[in-house]
Amino acid sequence: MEIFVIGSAGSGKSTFVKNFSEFLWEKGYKVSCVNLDPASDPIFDAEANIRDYVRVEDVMVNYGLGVNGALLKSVELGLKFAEKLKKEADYVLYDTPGQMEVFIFSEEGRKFVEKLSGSFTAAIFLMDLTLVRDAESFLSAVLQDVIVSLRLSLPTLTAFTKVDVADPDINAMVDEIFKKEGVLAELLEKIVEFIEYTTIPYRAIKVSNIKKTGYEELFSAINELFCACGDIS
Ligand SMILES: Nc1nc2c(ncn2[C@@H]2O[C@H](COP(=O)(O)OP(=O)(O)OP(=O)(O)O)[C@@H](O)[C@H]2O)c(=O)[nH]1
Ligand SMILES: [Mg+2]
Repeated sequence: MEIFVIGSAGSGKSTFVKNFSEFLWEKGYKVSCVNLDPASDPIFDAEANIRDYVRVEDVMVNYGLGVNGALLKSVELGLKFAEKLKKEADYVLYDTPGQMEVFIFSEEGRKFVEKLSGSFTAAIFLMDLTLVRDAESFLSAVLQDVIVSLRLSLPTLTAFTKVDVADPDINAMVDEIFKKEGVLAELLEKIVEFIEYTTIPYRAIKVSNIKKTGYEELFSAINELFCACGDIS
């Protein structure tokens, strides 16, 4: 099974890949970790690393680009090496760049995902809980997850990271929405309805990559993604 780990800068993607892979190894699974971030050396044992083929700092010099342009160009150049970055294992964890838009909103990012995907491929969208301060920020996280799913045509799960330092009461936040008034409140209510309407069962899974908590619940949810629509065995 292939899992793309996606999320905004600093949300904990690389730490998650490192620690969740250890968690899976301890369960007895064969795991492969792959670095798809042309800007960062992996902090985990990478079985394949895009930086062996394309490095953003070289692209900046060679193409005279700024950091964001070079990142997009690196992903485009990296596409040629997609076959070398494709690994087989019970679980293959792909770490992606901090600039989420590189993978979500560029055609090259989508092509990368297509080339590396197999029959059972999902994305985990990481959201930093220290940034979830109110109902609005919670719902915008949920909607970003929906966007990731739509853009990549993959089932997704949101995992809220850093619960060891921030543990907001999400249910209470959502309840607050119905007490508000005005246009924004109406919009938020509709978003809640939309989330309830989607067939993807949504639950807030909170993890700590530092303490390795919440991984068991996330692991079950990942497997449920496919058990619901087919037999993974
Ligand atoms: N307290 C706490 N810190 C975390 C957690 N996950 C990651 N961090 C810290 O958050 C910082 C960013 O983590 P990374 O794993 O580098 O995040 P990233 O999403 O890969 O970052 P970019 O690749 O730069 O976008 C590091 O200092 C991590 O130690 C967590 O669950 N709890
Ligand atoms: Mg990273």
